Amino acid sequence: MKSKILKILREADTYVSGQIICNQLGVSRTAIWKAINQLKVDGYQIESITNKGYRIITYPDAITKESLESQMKTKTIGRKVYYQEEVDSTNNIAKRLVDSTSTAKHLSNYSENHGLLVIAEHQHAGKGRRGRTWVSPKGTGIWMTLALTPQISPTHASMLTLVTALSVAEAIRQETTLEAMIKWPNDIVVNNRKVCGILTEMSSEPDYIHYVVIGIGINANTETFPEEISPIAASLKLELSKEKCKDQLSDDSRLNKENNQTINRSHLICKIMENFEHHYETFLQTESLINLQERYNTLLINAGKQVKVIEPGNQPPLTGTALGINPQGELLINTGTQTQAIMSGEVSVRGLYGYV
Ligand code: BT5
Repeated sequence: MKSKILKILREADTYVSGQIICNQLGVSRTAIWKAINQLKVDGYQIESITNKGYRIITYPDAITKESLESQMKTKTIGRKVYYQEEVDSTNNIAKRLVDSTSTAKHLSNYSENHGLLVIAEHQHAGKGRRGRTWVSPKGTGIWMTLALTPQISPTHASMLTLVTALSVAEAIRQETTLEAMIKWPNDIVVNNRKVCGILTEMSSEPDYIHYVVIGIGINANTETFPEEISPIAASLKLELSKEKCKDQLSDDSRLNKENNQTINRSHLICKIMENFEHHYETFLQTESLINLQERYNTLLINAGKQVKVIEPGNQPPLTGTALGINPQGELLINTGTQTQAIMSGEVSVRGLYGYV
């Protein structure tokens, strides 16, 4: 109910009479009044004027189920939001939710939760790949997980990380003036520092995917980082502030909607979901990245750079010049004597002399 009222008020962007809302939602005026009061408690400033109706004056920065669902313009991706203030990891919550609904309803397929977006303000056990930690302080970042039930071969699922990276990098560019780039396979960087990491996990049988969860962590408004990651980490807000210092005279309206460097997290989330829905459909048509490869490669920070590929185990790292991805999402590396295709999965790619 709150989401529906928010959607009506947001779209109108002016006064909407209580009667019109009642008619549209088929509920009583008292129910509307109660929901409006709840929205006020959630931090929305809503004006109500006799004979005119209700109008939203300001929106809270808090990410809530209602604010996201009322802004989401997608068909299925992110339409259903599960919000919990504090979690261990949104990936874990998404897996538990998808598993429990299908068990409770004895479903052999998990498709009911396709597109579910799990989101939290704080993760106390945020995860990176291979047991690494993802630092997820309260209230400043975007910690979310998208659940999908793609009918594709399990061997193709790792390409979804790349589809996500493309969607996030483009969304950051659309919503800010930052030139976000992709560091293959699962990082987004701005000015050579990591602003986002992606963790894709899958539940499957050898030839059948139950579900995939894609965790996305974005340092949106984070202002300080623990010592161990401060050399490589950055936030969108910090990078925007640096940009503003460089160019005090810039009046670009994209700098951000509120004319300071604070990122409107729910706008960014919705843009990511829109981009993802679009790119995901393109990906499904061929079960490959053939139609996304060119866009991806133009945003690939590794392209043309000397890199080393670090694989689990103790083999000496492969070094060479990164060329770009192929339609399977593998990174092509010219070693000097041959071109080798590296599969994503567990490998990490570093610049020969640093993180990028
Ligand atoms: C990743 O792993 O980059 C995947 C991160 C995915 C996080 C999201 S948040 C929502 C969802 N729920 C979860 O529990 N996880 C997902 P990896 O490539 O292994 O990189 C991990 C490394 O990044 C760490 O070892 C640190 O060096 C660094 N790191 C940790 N926290 C960071 C942060 N907030 N910003 C930048 N770098 C960070």
